[in-house]
Amino acid sequence: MIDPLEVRLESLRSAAAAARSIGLADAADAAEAAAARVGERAGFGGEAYVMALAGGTGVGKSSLLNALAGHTVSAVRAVRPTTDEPLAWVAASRREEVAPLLAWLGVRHVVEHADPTLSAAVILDLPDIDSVRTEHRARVDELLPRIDAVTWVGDPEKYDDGRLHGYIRSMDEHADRMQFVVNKADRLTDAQRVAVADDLASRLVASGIPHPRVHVLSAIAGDGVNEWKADLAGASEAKAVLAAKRTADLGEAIGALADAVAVPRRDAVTPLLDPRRLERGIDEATNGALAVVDPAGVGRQVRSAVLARARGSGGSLLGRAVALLGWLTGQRRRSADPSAYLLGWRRRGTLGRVLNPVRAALVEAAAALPPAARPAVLDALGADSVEAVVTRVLDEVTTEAAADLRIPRSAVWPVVGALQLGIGAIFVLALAWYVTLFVAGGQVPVAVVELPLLGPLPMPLVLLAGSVLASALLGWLVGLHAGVVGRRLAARVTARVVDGVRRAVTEVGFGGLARVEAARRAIADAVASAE
Ligand SMILES: Nc1nc2c(ncn2[C@@H]2O[C@H](COP(=O)(O)OP(=O)(O)O)[C@@H](O)[C@H]2O)c(=O)[nH]1
Ligand SMILES: [Mg+2]
Repeated sequence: MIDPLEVRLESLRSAAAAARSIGLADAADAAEAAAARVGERAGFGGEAYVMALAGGTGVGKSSLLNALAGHTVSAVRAVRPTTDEPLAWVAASRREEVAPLLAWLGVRHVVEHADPTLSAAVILDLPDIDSVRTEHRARVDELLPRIDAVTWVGDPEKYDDGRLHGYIRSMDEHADRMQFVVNKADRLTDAQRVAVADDLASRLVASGIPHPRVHVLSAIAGDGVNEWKADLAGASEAKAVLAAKRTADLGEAIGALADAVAVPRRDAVTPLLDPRRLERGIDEATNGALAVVDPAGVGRQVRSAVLARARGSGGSLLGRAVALLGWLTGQRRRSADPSAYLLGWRRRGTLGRVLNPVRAALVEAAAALPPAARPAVLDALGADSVEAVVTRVLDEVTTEAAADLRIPRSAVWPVVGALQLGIGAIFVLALAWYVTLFVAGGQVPVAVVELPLLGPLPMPLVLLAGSVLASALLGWLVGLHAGVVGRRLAARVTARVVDGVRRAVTEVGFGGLARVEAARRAIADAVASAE
Protein backbone atom coordinates (compact mmCIF):
# COMPACT_ATOMS: atom_id res chain seq x y z
CA MET A 1 0.00 0.00 0.00
CA ILE A 2 1.47 3.30 -1.04
CA ASP A 3 -0.97 5.46 0.86
CA PRO A 4 -0.56 5.92 4.63
CA LEU A 5 -4.26 6.72 4.97
CA GLU A 6 -5.13 3.38 3.37
CA VAL A 7 -2.97 1.63 5.96
CA ARG A 8 -4.84 3.35 8.79
CA LEU A 9 -8.21 2.77 7.16
CA GLU A 10 -7.36 -0.89 6.77
CA SER A 11 -6.61 -1.22 10.48
CA LEU A 12 -9.87 0.54 11.33
CA ARG A 13 -11.78 -1.80 9.04
CA SER A 14 -10.13 -4.90 10.50
CA ALA A 15 -10.82 -3.63 14.02
CA ALA A 16 -14.46 -3.12 13.02
CA ALA A 17 -14.60 -6.66 11.65
CA ALA A 18 -13.12 -7.97 14.91
CA ALA A 19 -15.75 -6.08 16.91
CA ARG A 20 -18.49 -7.44 14.67
CA SER A 21 -17.22 -10.99 15.12
CA ILE A 22 -17.91 -10.76 18.84
CA GLY A 23 -21.37 -9.31 18.49
CA LEU A 24 -20.60 -5.58 18.79
CA ALA A 25 -22.58 -4.72 15.68
CA ASP A 26 -23.35 -1.12 16.63
CA ALA A 27 -19.74 -0.27 17.40
CA ALA A 28 -18.67 -1.97 14.17
CA ASP A 29 -21.27 -0.05 12.14
CA ALA A 30 -20.10 3.25 13.61
CA ALA A 31 -16.45 2.42 12.86
CA GLU A 32 -17.21 1.39 9.29
CA ALA A 33 -19.23 4.54 8.71
CA ALA A 34 -16.25 6.56 9.95
CA ALA A 35 -13.95 4.60 7.64
CA ALA A 36 -16.25 5.28 4.69
CA ARG A 37 -16.39 9.01 5.52
CA VAL A 38 -12.63 9.30 5.87
CA GLY A 39 -12.08 7.10 2.82
CA GLU A 40 -14.16 9.44 0.63
CA ARG A 41 -11.33 11.64 -0.35
CA ALA A 42 -8.96 12.22 -3.21
CA GLY A 43 -5.29 12.93 -3.03
CA PHE A 44 -2.39 11.66 -1.01
CA GLY A 45 -3.58 10.09 2.23
CA GLY A 46 -0.81 11.34 4.46
CA GLU A 47 -0.09 14.78 5.82
CA ALA A 48 2.30 15.71 3.00
CA TYR A 49 0.97 17.91 0.19
CA VAL A 50 2.12 16.17 -2.99
CA MET A 51 2.14 18.12 -6.24
CA ALA A 52 3.46 16.95 -9.62
CA LEU A 53 4.67 19.19 -12.41
CA ALA A 54 3.31 18.08 -15.77
CA GLY A 55 3.82 19.44 -19.24
CA GLY A 56 5.78 19.01 -22.40
CA THR A 57 9.55 18.84 -22.45
CA GLY A 58 11.26 22.21 -22.41
CA VAL A 59 8.41 24.25 -20.94
CA GLY A 60 10.51 24.81 -17.82
CA LYS A 61 9.33 22.33 -15.17
CA SER A 62 12.82 21.82 -13.78
CA SER A 63 13.45 25.57 -13.86
CA LEU A 64 10.23 26.13 -11.92
CA LEU A 65 11.25 23.68 -9.25
CA ASN A 66 14.61 25.43 -8.95
CA ALA A 67 12.81 28.77 -8.69
CA LEU A 68 10.61 27.45 -5.88
CA ALA A 69 13.60 26.07 -4.03
CA GLY A 70 15.71 29.14 -4.62
CA HIS A 71 18.63 27.02 -5.82
CA THR A 72 19.35 24.31 -8.36
CA VAL A 73 17.54 21.15 -7.48
CA SER A 74 16.82 19.75 -10.91
CA ALA A 75 19.04 19.97 -13.97
CA VAL A 76 17.80 22.39 -16.60
CA ARG A 77 18.32 21.23 -20.16
CA ALA A 78 18.75 23.67 -23.01
CA VAL A 79 18.97 20.90 -25.54
CA ARG A 80 16.08 18.56 -26.20
CA PRO A 81 15.18 15.78 -25.89
CA THR A 82 16.09 15.61 -22.25
CA THR A 83 17.21 12.46 -20.47
CA ASP A 84 16.07 13.75 -17.08
CA GLU A 85 15.56 11.36 -14.20
CA PRO A 86 12.36 11.71 -12.20
CA LEU A 87 13.07 13.80 -9.12
CA ALA A 88 11.27 14.63 -5.89
CA TRP A 89 11.82 17.71 -3.77
CA VAL A 90 10.61 16.52 -0.38
CA ALA A 91 9.97 18.22 2.96
CA ALA A 92 12.38 16.39 5.25
CA SER A 93 9.67 15.85 7.87
CA ARG A 94 7.50 13.97 5.38
CA ARG A 95 10.12 11.89 3.68
CA GLU A 96 9.24 8.63 5.44
CA GLU A 97 5.56 9.08 4.77
CA VAL A 98 6.01 9.50 1.00
CA ALA A 99 8.70 6.82 0.60
CA PRO A 100 6.24 4.14 -0.62
CA LEU A 101 4.72 6.58 -3.10
CA LEU A 102 8.15 7.54 -4.46
CA ALA A 103 9.10 3.87 -4.73
CA TRP A 104 5.90 3.21 -6.65
CA LEU A 105 6.71 6.10 -9.00
CA GLY A 106 10.26 4.84 -9.45
CA VAL A 107 11.73 8.11 -8.16
CA ARG A 108 15.25 7.38 -7.03
CA HIS A 109 16.49 10.94 -6.93
CA VAL A 110 15.20 12.64 -3.77
CA VAL A 111 16.24 16.10 -2.58
CA GLU A 112 15.14 17.01 0.94
CA HIS A 113 14.18 20.53 1.90
CA ALA A 114 13.27 22.45 5.03
CA ASP A 115 11.54 25.38 3.34
CA PRO A 116 9.34 26.99 6.04
CA THR A 117 6.79 28.22 3.48
CA LEU A 118 6.30 24.74 2.03
CA SER A 119 7.02 22.77 5.18
CA ALA A 120 4.84 19.79 4.21
CA ALA A 121 5.18 20.03 0.43
CA VAL A 122 6.51 17.37 -1.89
CA ILE A 123 7.05 18.52 -5.49
CA LEU A 124 7.55 15.89 -8.16
CA ASP A 125 9.42 16.70 -11.36
CA LEU A 126 8.45 13.76 -13.53
CA PRO A 127 9.82 14.21 -17.05
CA ASP A 128 7.74 11.38 -18.45
CA ILE A 129 4.50 12.97 -17.29
CA ASP A 130 3.99 14.49 -20.67
CA SER A 131 0.27 14.91 -20.78
CA VAL A 132 -0.03 14.95 -24.52
CA ARG A 133 1.72 11.75 -25.45
CA THR A 134 -0.90 9.01 -25.16
CA GLU A 135 1.46 6.45 -23.61
CA HIS A 136 1.88 8.79 -20.66
CA ARG A 137 -1.76 9.46 -20.08
CA ALA A 138 -2.29 6.19 -18.31
CA ARG A 139 0.47 7.20 -15.93
CA VAL A 140 -1.15 10.55 -15.14
CA ASP A 141 -4.53 8.89 -14.75
CA GLU A 142 -3.06 6.48 -12.26
CA LEU A 143 -1.08 9.15 -10.49
CA LEU A 144 -3.75 11.78 -10.00
CA PRO A 145 -5.88 9.99 -7.42
CA ARG A 146 -2.75 9.32 -5.37
CA ILE A 147 -1.45 12.86 -5.16
CA ASP A 148 -2.97 16.19 -4.19
CA ALA A 149 -2.43 18.30 -7.26
CA VAL A 150 -1.04 18.46 -10.77
CA THR A 151 0.39 21.70 -12.10
CA TRP A 152 0.15 21.81 -15.86
CA VAL A 153 3.06 23.88 -17.16
CA GLY A 154 3.03 25.52 -20.55
CA ASP A 155 4.87 28.39 -22.19
CA PRO A 156 3.58 31.25 -24.35
CA GLU A 157 3.85 29.03 -27.41
CA LYS A 158 2.42 25.82 -26.00
CA TYR A 159 -0.28 26.82 -23.53
CA ASP A 160 -3.09 26.55 -26.06
CA ASP A 161 -2.17 23.10 -27.36
CA GLY A 162 -5.49 21.60 -28.51
CA ARG A 163 -4.56 18.06 -27.52
CA LEU A 164 -3.67 19.17 -24.01
CA HIS A 165 -7.05 20.83 -23.61
CA GLY A 166 -8.79 17.71 -24.89
CA TYR A 167 -6.98 15.73 -22.29
CA ILE A 168 -7.76 18.18 -19.50
CA ARG A 169 -11.42 17.99 -20.53
CA SER A 170 -11.34 14.22 -20.05
CA MET A 171 -10.05 14.71 -16.51
CA ASP A 172 -12.49 17.39 -15.39
CA GLU A 173 -13.57 15.32 -12.38
CA HIS A 174 -10.21 16.29 -10.88
CA ALA A 175 -10.72 19.97 -11.77
CA ASP A 176 -10.24 21.25 -8.23
CA ARG A 177 -6.85 19.56 -8.01
CA MET A 178 -5.37 21.05 -11.18
CA GLN A 179 -3.30 24.18 -11.41
CA PHE A 180 -1.97 25.98 -14.46
CA VAL A 181 1.27 27.84 -15.07
CA VAL A 182 2.34 29.69 -18.19
CA ASN A 183 6.11 29.97 -17.87
CA LYS A 184 8.63 32.21 -19.65
CA ALA A 185 6.53 35.36 -19.07
CA ASP A 186 9.74 37.39 -19.45
CA ARG A 187 9.15 37.03 -23.16
CA LEU A 188 5.80 38.77 -22.85
CA THR A 189 4.79 42.36 -22.22
CA ASP A 190 2.50 43.11 -19.25
CA ALA A 191 -0.46 43.46 -21.56
CA GLN A 192 0.35 40.15 -23.26
CA ARG A 193 0.60 38.44 -19.86
CA VAL A 194 -2.89 39.56 -18.95
CA ALA A 195 -4.19 38.54 -22.34
CA VAL A 196 -2.54 35.08 -22.12
CA ALA A 197 -3.92 34.54 -18.61
CA ASP A 198 -7.44 35.49 -19.69
CA ASP A 199 -7.23 33.43 -22.84
CA LEU A 200 -6.03 30.32 -21.00
CA ALA A 201 -8.64 30.76 -18.28
CA SER A 202 -11.48 30.97 -20.77
CA ARG A 203 -10.18 27.93 -22.67
CA LEU A 204 -10.04 25.99 -19.39
CA VAL A 205 -13.56 27.01 -18.47
CA ALA A 206 -14.61 25.71 -21.86
CA SER A 207 -12.73 22.46 -21.07
CA GLY A 208 -14.76 21.92 -17.92
CA ILE A 209 -12.53 23.55 -15.30
CA PRO A 210 -14.96 26.04 -13.70
CA HIS A 211 -12.54 28.15 -11.65
CA PRO A 212 -9.08 27.64 -13.08
CA ARG A 213 -6.10 28.88 -11.13
CA VAL A 214 -3.73 30.34 -13.69
CA HIS A 215 -0.28 31.78 -13.01
CA VAL A 216 1.67 33.58 -15.70
CA LEU A 217 5.25 33.80 -14.46
CA SER A 218 8.89 33.44 -15.29
CA ALA A 219 10.98 30.78 -13.62
CA ILE A 220 14.20 32.45 -14.69
CA ALA A 221 13.35 36.14 -14.20
CA GLY A 222 11.40 35.35 -11.03
CA ASP A 223 8.28 37.35 -11.91
CA GLY A 224 5.17 35.88 -10.27
CA VAL A 225 7.07 33.03 -8.62
CA ASN A 226 6.33 34.25 -5.10
CA GLU A 227 2.60 34.50 -5.78
CA TRP A 228 2.62 30.98 -7.19
CA LYS A 229 4.57 29.75 -4.19
CA ALA A 230 2.12 31.45 -1.80
CA ASP A 231 -0.73 29.74 -3.65
CA LEU A 232 0.98 26.36 -3.17
CA ALA A 233 1.62 27.10 0.51
CA GLY A 234 -2.10 27.89 0.98
CA ALA A 235 -3.14 24.64 -0.69
CA SER A 236 -0.64 22.75 1.44
CA GLU A 237 -2.04 24.28 4.62
CA ALA A 238 -5.61 23.49 3.61
CA LYS A 239 -4.53 19.93 3.02
CA ALA A 240 -2.87 19.80 6.44
CA VAL A 241 -6.14 20.84 8.09
CA LEU A 242 -8.03 18.13 6.22
CA ALA A 243 -5.38 15.51 6.98
CA ALA A 244 -5.39 16.40 10.66
CA LYS A 245 -9.15 16.08 10.75
CA ARG A 246 -9.01 12.71 9.01
CA THR A 247 -6.37 11.48 11.44
CA ALA A 248 -8.45 12.69 14.37
CA ASP A 249 -11.61 11.05 12.98
CA LEU A 250 -9.79 7.79 12.47
CA GLY A 251 -8.23 7.92 15.92
CA GLU A 252 -11.61 8.61 17.46
CA ALA A 253 -13.28 5.73 15.62
CA ILE A 254 -10.59 3.25 16.61
CA GLY A 255 -10.57 4.63 20.15
CA ALA A 256 -14.32 4.07 20.42
CA LEU A 257 -13.85 0.45 19.38
CA ALA A 258 -11.01 0.05 21.88
CA ASP A 259 -13.18 1.46 24.67
CA ALA A 260 -16.01 -0.92 23.81
CA VAL A 261 -13.77 -3.92 24.50
CA ALA A 262 -11.74 -2.39 27.36
CA VAL A 263 -8.54 -2.17 25.33
CA PRO A 264 -6.36 0.61 26.72
CA ARG A 265 -5.34 3.22 24.15
CA ARG A 266 -1.72 3.37 25.25
CA ASP A 267 -0.79 0.38 27.39
CA ALA A 268 -0.62 -3.27 26.41
CA VAL A 269 -3.90 -5.14 26.39
CA THR A 270 -4.51 -7.41 29.38
CA PRO A 271 -6.80 -10.46 29.21
CA LEU A 272 -10.34 -10.07 30.54
CA LEU A 273 -9.73 -13.06 32.77
CA ASP A 274 -6.47 -13.55 34.62
CA PRO A 275 -4.76 -16.66 33.12
CA ARG A 276 -4.61 -18.35 36.54
CA ARG A 277 -8.30 -17.69 37.07
CA LEU A 278 -9.02 -19.12 33.62
CA GLU A 279 -6.94 -22.22 34.40
CA ARG A 280 -8.91 -22.68 37.62
CA GLY A 281 -12.20 -22.42 35.73
CA ILE A 282 -11.01 -25.01 33.21
CA ASP A 283 -9.88 -27.33 36.01
CA GLU A 284 -13.15 -27.04 37.90
CA ALA A 285 -15.27 -27.57 34.82
CA THR A 286 -13.11 -30.49 33.67
CA ASN A 287 -13.36 -32.17 37.06
CA GLY A 288 -17.10 -31.65 37.02
CA ALA A 289 -17.36 -33.27 33.60
CA LEU A 290 -15.08 -36.15 34.64
CA ALA A 291 -17.29 -36.84 37.65
CA VAL A 292 -20.15 -37.56 35.25
CA VAL A 293 -18.29 -39.25 32.41
CA ASP A 294 -16.37 -41.31 35.02
CA PRO A 295 -13.32 -42.51 33.10
CA ALA A 296 -12.22 -44.58 36.14
CA GLY A 297 -15.51 -46.47 35.97
CA VAL A 298 -14.96 -46.95 32.25
CA GLY A 299 -11.53 -48.40 33.08
CA ARG A 300 -13.10 -50.89 35.56
CA GLN A 301 -15.58 -51.96 32.92
CA VAL A 302 -12.77 -52.45 30.43
CA ARG A 303 -10.92 -54.73 32.87
CA SER A 304 -14.06 -56.75 33.61
CA ALA A 305 -14.84 -57.09 29.90
CA VAL A 306 -11.33 -58.37 29.13
CA LEU A 307 -11.54 -60.84 31.99
CA ALA A 308 -14.96 -62.05 30.87
CA ARG A 309 -13.69 -62.60 27.36
CA ALA A 310 -10.62 -64.46 28.62
CA ARG A 311 -12.79 -66.67 30.79
CA GLY A 312 -15.19 -67.28 27.95
CA SER A 313 -12.52 -68.62 25.63
CA GLY A 314 -9.83 -69.85 28.01
CA GLY A 315 -11.70 -70.80 31.15
CA SER A 316 -12.42 -74.15 32.74
CA LEU A 317 -15.80 -75.78 32.30
CA LEU A 318 -16.90 -74.14 35.53
CA GLY A 319 -15.47 -70.77 34.44
CA ARG A 320 -17.36 -70.97 31.19
CA ALA A 321 -20.52 -71.85 33.00
CA VAL A 322 -20.07 -68.76 35.21
CA ALA A 323 -19.41 -66.58 32.13
CA LEU A 324 -22.54 -67.92 30.46
CA LEU A 325 -24.54 -67.25 33.59
CA GLY A 326 -23.20 -63.68 33.74
CA TRP A 327 -24.23 -63.13 30.16
CA LEU A 328 -27.66 -64.70 30.67
CA THR A 329 -28.46 -62.66 33.77
CA GLY A 330 -27.28 -59.39 32.25
CA GLN A 331 -24.59 -58.98 34.92
CA ARG A 332 -21.98 -58.82 32.20
CA ARG A 333 -23.79 -56.02 30.41
CA ARG A 334 -23.91 -53.99 33.59
CA SER A 335 -20.37 -54.36 34.77
CA ALA A 336 -18.35 -55.39 31.73
CA ASP A 337 -19.61 -53.29 28.81
CA PRO A 338 -17.38 -50.19 28.72
CA SER A 339 -18.86 -48.83 25.45
CA ALA A 340 -22.37 -48.83 26.84
CA TYR A 341 -21.07 -47.30 30.06
CA LEU A 342 -19.37 -44.50 28.08
CA LEU A 343 -22.43 -43.80 25.96
CA GLY A 344 -24.66 -43.77 29.00
CA TRP A 345 -22.75 -40.93 30.70
CA ARG A 346 -25.84 -38.75 30.85
CA ARG A 347 -27.56 -41.15 33.24
CA ARG A 348 -24.84 -40.64 35.82
CA GLY A 349 -25.57 -37.04 36.70
CA THR A 350 -26.20 -33.50 35.52
CA LEU A 351 -23.75 -31.04 34.03
CA GLY A 352 -24.17 -28.51 36.80
CA ARG A 353 -20.63 -29.04 37.98
CA VAL A 354 -19.37 -28.24 34.49
CA LEU A 355 -21.63 -25.35 33.64
CA ASN A 356 -21.40 -23.40 36.88
CA PRO A 357 -17.62 -22.87 36.84
CA VAL A 358 -17.72 -21.99 33.12
CA ARG A 359 -20.55 -19.49 33.55
CA ALA A 360 -18.97 -17.96 36.62
CA ALA A 361 -15.68 -17.44 34.77
CA LEU A 362 -17.41 -15.98 31.68
CA VAL A 363 -19.51 -13.59 33.73
CA GLU A 364 -16.36 -12.50 35.53
CA ALA A 365 -14.64 -11.93 32.18
CA ALA A 366 -17.54 -9.86 30.86
CA ALA A 367 -17.55 -7.78 34.04
CA ALA A 368 -14.21 -6.31 32.90
CA LEU A 369 -15.99 -4.70 29.93
CA PRO A 370 -18.02 -1.50 29.88
CA PRO A 371 -21.67 -2.22 30.74
CA ALA A 372 -22.95 -1.36 27.26
CA ALA A 373 -20.85 -4.09 25.66
CA ARG A 374 -21.58 -6.79 28.24
CA PRO A 375 -24.79 -8.36 26.90
CA ALA A 376 -23.49 -8.71 23.34
CA VAL A 377 -20.10 -10.00 24.46
CA LEU A 378 -21.63 -12.43 26.96
CA ASP A 379 -23.54 -13.78 24.01
CA ALA A 380 -20.31 -14.05 22.01
CA LEU A 381 -18.69 -15.75 24.98
CA GLY A 382 -21.42 -18.37 24.62
CA ALA A 383 -22.55 -18.14 28.25
CA ASP A 384 -26.12 -19.11 27.41
CA SER A 385 -25.35 -21.97 25.08
CA VAL A 386 -22.69 -23.66 27.24
CA GLU A 387 -24.98 -26.47 28.34
CA ALA A 388 -26.02 -27.49 24.84
CA VAL A 389 -22.54 -27.35 23.36
CA VAL A 390 -20.84 -29.06 26.29
CA THR A 391 -23.42 -31.85 26.14
CA ARG A 392 -22.81 -32.20 22.41
CA VAL A 393 -19.03 -32.41 22.63
CA LEU A 394 -19.14 -34.78 25.59
CA ASP A 395 -21.38 -36.96 23.43
CA GLU A 396 -18.78 -36.70 20.68
CA VAL A 397 -15.90 -37.55 22.98
CA THR A 398 -17.67 -40.57 24.47
CA THR A 399 -19.05 -41.79 21.12
CA GLU A 400 -15.62 -41.64 19.53
CA ALA A 401 -13.94 -43.37 22.46
CA ALA A 402 -16.66 -46.05 22.45
CA ALA A 403 -16.37 -46.56 18.69
CA ASP A 404 -12.63 -47.10 18.95
CA LEU A 405 -12.90 -49.43 21.91
CA ARG A 406 -12.12 -53.08 21.04
CA ILE A 407 -11.96 -55.70 23.77
CA PRO A 408 -8.91 -57.69 22.65
CA ARG A 409 -8.64 -61.44 22.08
CA SER A 410 -5.51 -63.41 22.84
CA ALA A 411 -4.22 -66.37 20.81
CA VAL A 412 -3.22 -67.99 24.11
CA TRP A 413 -6.73 -68.11 25.56
CA PRO A 414 -8.28 -70.64 23.13
CA VAL A 415 -5.22 -72.90 23.55
CA VAL A 416 -5.70 -72.78 27.30
CA GLY A 417 -9.39 -73.38 26.68
CA ALA A 418 -8.55 -76.60 24.74
CA LEU A 419 -6.26 -77.68 27.60
CA GLN A 420 -9.04 -76.98 30.07
CA LEU A 421 -11.38 -79.19 28.04
CA GLY A 422 -8.79 -82.01 28.16
CA ILE A 423 -8.44 -81.56 31.87
CA GLY A 424 -12.20 -81.54 32.21
CA ALA A 425 -12.30 -84.84 30.33
CA ILE A 426 -9.76 -86.35 32.76
CA PHE A 427 -11.85 -85.07 35.68
CA VAL A 428 -14.98 -86.76 34.26
CA LEU A 429 -13.00 -89.96 33.63
CA ALA A 430 -11.82 -90.00 37.25
CA LEU A 431 -15.35 -89.40 38.48
CA ALA A 432 -16.63 -92.23 36.28
CA TRP A 433 -13.93 -94.47 37.67
CA TYR A 434 -15.11 -93.79 41.20
CA VAL A 435 -18.69 -94.52 40.21
CA THR A 436 -17.55 -97.81 38.70
CA LEU A 437 -15.66 -98.67 41.92
CA PHE A 438 -18.71 -97.82 43.96
CA VAL A 439 -21.02 -99.95 41.83
CA ALA A 440 -18.56 -102.86 41.85
CA GLY A 441 -18.43 -102.66 45.63
CA GLY A 442 -14.65 -102.81 45.84
CA GLN A 443 -14.30 -105.88 43.62
CA VAL A 444 -12.15 -104.07 41.01
CA PRO A 445 -8.44 -103.68 41.60
CA VAL A 446 -7.20 -100.09 41.50
CA ALA A 447 -3.83 -98.93 40.19
CA VAL A 448 -1.74 -97.20 42.75
CA VAL A 449 0.64 -94.33 42.08
CA GLU A 450 3.66 -93.80 44.29
CA LEU A 451 3.95 -90.08 44.98
CA PRO A 452 6.85 -88.46 46.85
CA LEU A 453 5.91 -87.36 50.40
CA LEU A 454 2.32 -88.65 49.98
CA GLY A 455 3.22 -92.32 49.38
CA PRO A 456 0.97 -94.72 47.43
CA LEU A 457 -2.31 -93.13 46.25
CA PRO A 458 -5.11 -94.68 44.17
CA MET A 459 -5.02 -93.60 40.53
CA PRO A 460 -8.56 -92.14 40.33
CA LEU A 461 -7.86 -89.90 43.29
CA VAL A 462 -4.61 -88.68 41.70
CA LEU A 463 -6.47 -87.94 38.45
CA LEU A 464 -9.36 -86.23 40.24
CA ALA A 465 -7.22 -84.04 42.47
CA GLY A 466 -4.65 -83.41 39.71
CA SER A 467 -7.26 -82.23 37.18
CA VAL A 468 -8.88 -79.89 39.72
CA LEU A 469 -5.48 -78.43 40.64
CA ALA A 470 -4.33 -78.08 37.03
CA SER A 471 -7.61 -76.43 36.00
CA ALA A 472 -7.42 -74.00 38.88
CA LEU A 473 -3.80 -73.18 38.05
CA LEU A 474 -4.59 -72.54 34.37
CA GLY A 475 -7.60 -70.47 35.33
CA TRP A 476 -5.44 -68.39 37.64
CA LEU A 477 -2.83 -67.87 34.89
CA VAL A 478 -5.45 -66.79 32.36
CA GLY A 479 -6.91 -64.37 34.92
CA LEU A 480 -3.44 -62.99 35.54
CA HIS A 481 -2.83 -62.48 31.83
CA ALA A 482 -6.26 -60.93 31.26
CA GLY A 483 -5.59 -58.62 34.19
CA VAL A 484 -2.41 -57.30 32.59
CA VAL A 485 -4.07 -56.84 29.19
CA GLY A 486 -7.16 -55.26 30.75
CA ARG A 487 -5.22 -52.80 32.93
CA ARG A 488 -3.15 -51.64 29.98
CA LEU A 489 -6.22 -51.04 27.83
CA ALA A 490 -8.13 -49.46 30.72
CA ALA A 491 -5.29 -47.01 31.31
CA ARG A 492 -5.30 -46.04 27.63
CA VAL A 493 -9.04 -45.56 27.47
CA THR A 494 -9.13 -43.63 30.73
CA ALA A 495 -6.37 -41.27 29.60
CA ARG A 496 -8.09 -40.73 26.30
CA VAL A 497 -11.41 -39.88 27.90
CA VAL A 498 -9.81 -37.54 30.47
CA ASP A 499 -7.90 -35.80 27.70
CA GLY A 500 -10.95 -35.55 25.45
CA VAL A 501 -13.11 -34.14 28.23
CA ARG A 502 -10.52 -31.50 29.16
CA ARG A 503 -10.12 -30.46 25.55
CA ALA A 504 -13.86 -30.32 25.05
CA VAL A 505 -14.35 -28.15 28.14
CA THR A 506 -11.52 -25.82 27.12
CA GLU A 507 -12.44 -25.52 23.47
CA VAL A 508 -16.17 -25.39 23.84
CA GLY A 509 -16.74 -23.97 27.29
CA PHE A 510 -14.03 -21.34 26.94
CA GLY A 511 -13.82 -21.15 23.13
CA GLY A 512 -15.94 -18.01 23.09
CA LEU A 513 -13.54 -16.35 25.51
CA ALA A 514 -10.60 -17.23 23.24
CA ARG A 515 -12.43 -15.64 20.30
CA VAL A 516 -13.25 -12.51 22.28
CA GLU A 517 -9.60 -12.20 23.36
CA ALA A 518 -8.46 -12.62 19.75
CA ALA A 519 -10.83 -9.82 18.71
CA ARG A 520 -9.52 -7.59 21.51
CA ARG A 521 -5.95 -8.23 20.39
CA ALA A 522 -6.90 -7.37 16.79
CA ILE A 523 -8.41 -4.11 18.00
CA ALA A 524 -5.31 -3.40 20.10
CA ASP A 525 -3.18 -3.96 16.97
CA ALA A 526 -5.33 -1.48 15.10
CA VAL A 527 -4.92 1.04 17.90
CA ALA A 528 -1.14 0.60 17.70
CA SER A 529 -0.96 0.89 13.92
CA ALA A 530 -3.16 4.00 13.87
CA GLU A 531 -0.78 5.85 16.20
N1 LIG B 1 13.21 32.67 -21.20
C1 LIG B 1 12.96 31.76 -20.33
N2 LIG B 1 13.47 30.53 -20.51
C2 LIG B 1 13.20 29.59 -19.58
C3 LIG B 1 12.41 29.91 -18.46
N3 LIG B 1 12.31 28.77 -17.73
C4 LIG B 1 13.02 27.80 -18.38
N4 LIG B 1 13.55 28.29 -19.49
C5 LIG B 1 14.37 27.55 -20.44
O1 LIG B 1 13.67 26.47 -21.04
C6 LIG B 1 14.51 25.37 -21.30
C7 LIG B 1 13.93 24.10 -20.67
O2 LIG B 1 13.91 24.26 -19.28
P1 LIG B 1 13.74 23.03 -18.31
O3 LIG B 1 13.52 23.58 -16.96
O4 LIG B 1 14.81 22.04 -18.47
O5 LIG B 1 12.39 22.42 -18.87
P2 LIG B 1 11.72 21.03 -18.58
O6 LIG B 1 12.11 20.13 -19.68
O7 LIG B 1 10.27 21.29 -18.55
O8 LIG B 1 12.24 20.55 -17.25
C8 LIG B 1 15.86 25.73 -20.72
O9 LIG B 1 16.68 26.19 -21.71
C9 LIG B 1 15.55 26.86 -19.75
O10 LIG B 1 16.62 27.79 -19.62
C10 LIG B 1 11.91 31.24 -18.30
O11 LIG B 1 11.22 31.59 -17.34
N5 LIG B 1 12.22 32.12 -19.27
MG1 LIG C 1 13.24 18.92 -16.66
